[in-house]
Amino acid sequence: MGKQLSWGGLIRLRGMVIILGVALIGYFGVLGEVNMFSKQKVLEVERKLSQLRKPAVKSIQSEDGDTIDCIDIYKQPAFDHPALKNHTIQMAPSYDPTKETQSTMTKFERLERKRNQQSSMMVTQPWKKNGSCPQGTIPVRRIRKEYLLRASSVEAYGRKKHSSSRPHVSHESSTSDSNRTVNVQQANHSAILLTEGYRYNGAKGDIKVWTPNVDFDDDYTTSKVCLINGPYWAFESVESGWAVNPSVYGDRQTRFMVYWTVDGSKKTGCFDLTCPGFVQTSHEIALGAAIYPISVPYGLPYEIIVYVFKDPVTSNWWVQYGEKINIGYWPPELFMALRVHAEAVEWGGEVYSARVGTNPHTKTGMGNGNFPDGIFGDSGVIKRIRIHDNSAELKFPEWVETYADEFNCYDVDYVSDYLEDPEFYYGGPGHNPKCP
Ligand SMILES: *[C@@H]1O[C@H](CO)[C@@H](O)[C@H](O)[C@H]1NC(C)=O
Ligand SMILES: *[C@@H]1O[C@H](CO)[C@@H](O)[C@H](O)[C@H]1NC(C)=O
Ligand SMILES: *[C@@H]1O[C@H](CO)[C@@H](O)[C@H](O)[C@H]1NC(C)=O
Ligand SMILES: CC(=O)N[C@H]1CO[C@H](CO)[C@@H](O)[C@@H]1O
Repeated sequence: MGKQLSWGGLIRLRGMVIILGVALIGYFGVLGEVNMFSKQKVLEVERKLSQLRKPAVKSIQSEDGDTIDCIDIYKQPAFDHPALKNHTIQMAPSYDPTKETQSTMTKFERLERKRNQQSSMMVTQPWKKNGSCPQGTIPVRRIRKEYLLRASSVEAYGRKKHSSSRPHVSHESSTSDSNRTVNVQQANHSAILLTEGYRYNGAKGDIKVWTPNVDFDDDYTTSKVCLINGPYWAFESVESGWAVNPSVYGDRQTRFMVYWTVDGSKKTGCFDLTCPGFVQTSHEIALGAAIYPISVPYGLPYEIIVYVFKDPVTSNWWVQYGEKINIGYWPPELFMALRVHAEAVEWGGEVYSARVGTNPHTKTGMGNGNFPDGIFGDSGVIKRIRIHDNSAELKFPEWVETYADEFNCYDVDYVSDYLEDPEFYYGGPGHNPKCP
């Protein structure tokens, strides 16, 4: 009879195996980390982080996992931009056309605005439950090391991954008798309402807030208002809205975003404050922080009201949130063409994925992942579409056109019949039987 292990021995032995296993996993885990990210990349990331992270006056831990650092307004990342070394902060816009327009509004419009202000006030950011940034500071979402490590390159982090161009698309205009050549900001993929042909100094819209599915970690989906100028191969744009962008934000929450570029997203521009450029003045809204509540089908329509406009005195491009918070601006020093005005405005959705035009198509949704639903609003929708040209007040653009480059995947529906104020519905699921 061979020697038999007692129960006690067996348990002890198993314990050892488990401990050894844990040690091995730990050992290879560490090795894996080192192998996965080269020493050079780790150093590069650390250098970038020390450049990005400014000393915080106060830090707020948000229950959604984000850390918000309150940074001295004069030490914000924008001043790392070589063109902004001597920049003097403009603390508030010198002119606000939304206020100007109020006097000419009808009683109905005033009530409507009040309702909108109330509902948009309800869309806020979760970090504010856990504290606030004092006056004289700005809330900055802390960028974690792992986001940068996972980015394809430290330089690419926070940028748009594709270099978009603006192909010239000819449309038969619906409201004018001449054919127009429309500059579309080509993205991977878009479903938009656009206007051009005038000099635009501002654009505004009420964007319904959803959390669409994002299929792969390097896909993203946004809904936004965007002003553009410059040649189609290297256009300049400023935009604002919401985004679900796991590779930039590390999760799939819907977040408030601003974005800019001066070369069709080839080498310049990025989301929020990840590269220097945007000068923030508000201590209330953190760029890139989550927003809530999110709309649910047939529920209350939560929306963000975004207004991007040029200050007539300083030429700064301001971003206003919820018709009352002026978040900050892009100084004219960043631009060439946009220094003067914008030549086109777009409202709508954009999806980026490396799996577009491939089979299977990405399942990343636009809007809320449904095709345009002008009846129940159970899709992406932008209302109260306004532009600001050389006249004093905000108005609906005189000419608009819709554009969808993959209408079987993401479509558009411009609803203007029987409506005093036209509405733009857009979006879709991506992959579906019509979009294999
Ligand atoms: C900032 O000011 C200094 C001193 O007046 C000047 O030499 C420099 O060129 C300025 N930089 C920019 C970007 O304007
Ligand atoms: C944040 O605030 C919420 C609500 O007041 C609270 O339940 C939560 O514990 C706080 N979280 C942190 C990390 O302080
Ligand atoms: C618009 O372009 C189309 C195609 O190029 C052409 O057939 C049509 O006549 C043009 N319409 C006008 C009003 O110029
Ligand atoms: C339509 C479009 O813009 N397609 C581009 C999407 O992005 C991929 C990857 O960068 C490009 O190869 C496509 O041309």
